[in-house]
Amino acid sequence: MQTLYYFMERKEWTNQEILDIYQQPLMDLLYQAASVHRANHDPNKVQVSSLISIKTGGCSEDCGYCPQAARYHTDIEGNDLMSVRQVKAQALRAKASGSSRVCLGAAWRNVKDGKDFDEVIEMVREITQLEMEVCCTLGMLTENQAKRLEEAGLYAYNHNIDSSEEYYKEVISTRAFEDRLETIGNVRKTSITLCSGGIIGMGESVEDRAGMLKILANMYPQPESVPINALVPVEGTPLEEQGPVSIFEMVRMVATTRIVLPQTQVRLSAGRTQMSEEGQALCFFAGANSIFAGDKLLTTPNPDIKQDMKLFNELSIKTQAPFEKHAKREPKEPVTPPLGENPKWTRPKHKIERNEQARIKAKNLSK
Ligand code: SAM
Ligand code: DTB
Ligand code: SF4
Repeated sequence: MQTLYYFMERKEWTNQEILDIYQQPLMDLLYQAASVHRANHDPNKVQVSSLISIKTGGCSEDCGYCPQAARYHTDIEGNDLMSVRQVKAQALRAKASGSSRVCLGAAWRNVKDGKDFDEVIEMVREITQLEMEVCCTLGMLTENQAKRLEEAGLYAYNHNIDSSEEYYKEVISTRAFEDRLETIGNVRKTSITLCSGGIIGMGESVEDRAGMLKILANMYPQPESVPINALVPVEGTPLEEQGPVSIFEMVRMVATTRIVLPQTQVRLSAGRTQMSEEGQALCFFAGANSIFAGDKLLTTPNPDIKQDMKLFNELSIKTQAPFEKHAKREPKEPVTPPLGENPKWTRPKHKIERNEQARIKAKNLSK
């Protein structure tokens, strides 16, 4: 009965309602989430998406979790933008090993009109022709840039809100939460589907987790996919010493996401290397129906895809075909010209002590 309700009217969620769901006895939470999941999805089907880091490292931002921020001293190997040929070859390999979707990630604050963006548009066109869903995560985006990606056939845009609005300020000072929402709004002016989620394990409270889900659940329409990442603490970043996220916190987060966003694809994202197979199976039961596959996320390790496929086989899980949830978006003739925009995205620049310390440590190390 409860599930029917979701189809019938739009619900405005409060923090307290989401918190009550998150904090109920685990067995009740699992039962409720699995019921919502079964009413809205095939519980034995999971989408497999592969990440390709098309431009790695050297990013101007100070996101406290991110190994790609230039200001921190991490061990990652940076790269300029990959060529269309290289990205296409990697997408074909991902397809051959069972992925129906690729997500192209760039360590950019925002998209800038010019040669690099033109290349990304070409990547989207080419990979869409391979009958794969293409997602991009390129940072902040204007409406005109979103339109150009739409014309290229882009299926999804990933732009995470990452945490509650309050906790976001404790993690990032070089860009503002409202700019994230504005980019999401620009994506929503097109027919590109929206992928937006966040990270748990950054030191946030359960209220912050509920706060993040409230924003996502109250979007109308709700995001078509929601990645739930467990922080991968990387040496050199301000969050390097954060303790691991327990499997039961992850299960609670996945289950709560499933209940408040019944139709979305809930993606078990970063952090799977820390999870047992039994833990992942519990997440699938609780409503996760998508994973990031491939031995690397963007810069950090991820389980081997053969191991993932073995697990799927043991659980009798089938993989989701491309365009199964939403129709393919055929590339169109490009008619929207670049505007050469240089939008003034916000830079709050408040002081975050641990980010400051990590920056100073990195400076001293490079002397
Ligand atoms: N630069 C673009 C942006 O920030 O929107 C796109 C790439 S960014 C790396 C994409 C997302 O990866 C972030 O929003 C964050 O949710 C996730 N992420 C980055 N580092 C992570 C980490 N160490 N652990 C878990 N998730 C992480
Ligand atoms: C998302 O929510 N998680 C992915 C994808 N969207 C781009 C990225 C995870 C990155 C984990 C850290 C790294 O490998 O650099
Ligand atoms: Fe840059 Fe994105 Fe990493 Fe932030 S999360 S430092 S914007 S790559």
